[in-house]
Amino acid sequence: MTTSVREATYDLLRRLGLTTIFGNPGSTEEPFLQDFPRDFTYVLGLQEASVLAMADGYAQATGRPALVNLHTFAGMGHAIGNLICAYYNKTPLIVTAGQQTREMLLLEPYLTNVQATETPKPWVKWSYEPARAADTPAAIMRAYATAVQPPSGPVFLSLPMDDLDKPAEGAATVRTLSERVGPDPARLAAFAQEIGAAQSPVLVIGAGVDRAGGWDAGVRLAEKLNVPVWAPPETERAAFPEDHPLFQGYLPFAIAPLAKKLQGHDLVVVIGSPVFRYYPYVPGDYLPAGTRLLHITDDPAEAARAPVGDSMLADAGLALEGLLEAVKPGRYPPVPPRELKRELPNPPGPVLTPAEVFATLQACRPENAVLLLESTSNAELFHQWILITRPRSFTLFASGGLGWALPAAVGYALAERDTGRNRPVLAVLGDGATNYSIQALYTAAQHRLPVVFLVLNNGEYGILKSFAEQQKTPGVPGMDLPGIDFVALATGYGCAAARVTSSDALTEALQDAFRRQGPTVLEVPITAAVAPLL
Ligand SMILES: Cc1ncc(C[n+]2csc(CCOP(=O)(O)OP(=O)(O)O)c2C)c(N)n1
Ligand SMILES: [Mg+2]
Repeated sequence: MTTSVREATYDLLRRLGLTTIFGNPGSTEEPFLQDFPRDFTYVLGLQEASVLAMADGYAQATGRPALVNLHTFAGMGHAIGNLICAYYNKTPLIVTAGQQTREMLLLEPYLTNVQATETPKPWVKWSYEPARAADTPAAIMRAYATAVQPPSGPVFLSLPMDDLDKPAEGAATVRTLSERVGPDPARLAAFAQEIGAAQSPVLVIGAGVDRAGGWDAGVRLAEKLNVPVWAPPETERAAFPEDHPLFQGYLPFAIAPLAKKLQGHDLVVVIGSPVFRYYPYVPGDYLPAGTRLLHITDDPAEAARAPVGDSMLADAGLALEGLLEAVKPGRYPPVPPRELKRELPNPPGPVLTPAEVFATLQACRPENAVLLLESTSNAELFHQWILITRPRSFTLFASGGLGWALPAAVGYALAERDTGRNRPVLAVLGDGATNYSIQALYTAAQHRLPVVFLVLNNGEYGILKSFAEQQKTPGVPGMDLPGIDFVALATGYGCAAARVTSSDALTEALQDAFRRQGPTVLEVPITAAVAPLL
């Protein structure tokens, strides 16, 4: 009996360990999903932005690629914001979408994905529609190979619906590939020498270090050199223990203020981060006068677009281990401790301030919790109160596109369950941010995932007001969000939910939520304040 393309494809997916599929189905996907094998899991998302980000969270948490199945152009259109995020997050995703039947494509019937392979560009590393049905399994193997090799990231395959029943040409060949790239030894030695010759070096340790499992190597290098460590601006994963005496905090996200923070250092070594992720335009020199920069990344494009510095292509973890061996212990003056700006209202007012919420959270969150953050105007304050001290436990969007953290938290929680690690997951969200992919609450409820969604409700797009002041653009409409009932929304999707208005009530609600075998949404009304953007 000949094997069908469908059978050969599922056989390959099984052998690649890709048995969890995140999707939202349509008629163009039904031939692919037909007779869905019992050993596979289909995770239904109700909107494709949620589908994509759930898969991103799942892939990040498992450390393995994830498979996504979208509905032709319509699903891709909804997913693309979070596809861009996955691209900057460097998350390996194999994204597929159904395509109308080849028999009719020429006349462009309903649901044709016209130029299917163009739509996701440039946010995929490879985009393809198999030239022949029989190429489908091998194309999936090539997609996998492309997604996992450095820099890891999403890829796209368009699957015409009439291909699945056609005969396959035997089983696909499974191949293994490098997922890390080692440093050029000569360049590593030159970087180590430059570090040794510097008067006052500083390290900037970014998300790539956490992705590479290089957390401990980063700590050991910093301690051996005994130099200050910064986190890069808007870094998508914490990568250094924030209670460490060498940790200085997060660099600001604008050119001139960032350079100012690095004053007094003749050498900046950036590992596992872009140079740099800026946001408001505050022009100036990229570095203090006379300061040099060394940049280590596994992404040639990231190296190419850095405006300053010399670059070395390498996995952040391997580079750290190499440097650790090559450098001598540093003899520099003691590093001053980080000053945390922690102020609570005294006496407390009628509405909680974000600082009061974060103080409560820091006091009662489980130590092993995974945290996701999408609270734009309070992100800086969050880092003053909540110190991340463990690897692979803090993440946010690398793209700046809202609607990522809520569904990503659901993907994380699913992975925590599937891997048996069972860490609790907590998403801290703005009221604005909560709305973009809110349907993922349904998936969390259906899978009874223990996620806590903390919605900080200031009734506005707070950061946009700060931005308007900073950019001197008064009179912008559409920044207030009165009248949203998050408890009702959450209940409607099947989550436990409560509105919490005091620190004591929040402590109790959080403790209950972390004990619950299912999702909880806690809406916390907070004071609104237009804080300076920088
Ligand atoms: C998909 C998307 N749409 C719009 C924006 C623009 N934007 C950036 S921050 C922001 C406000 C977020 O509000 P909220 O989550 O309530 O956080 P707050 O600033 O009030 O703390 C908006 C709308 C965006 N980043 N992404
Ligand atoms: Mg808000």
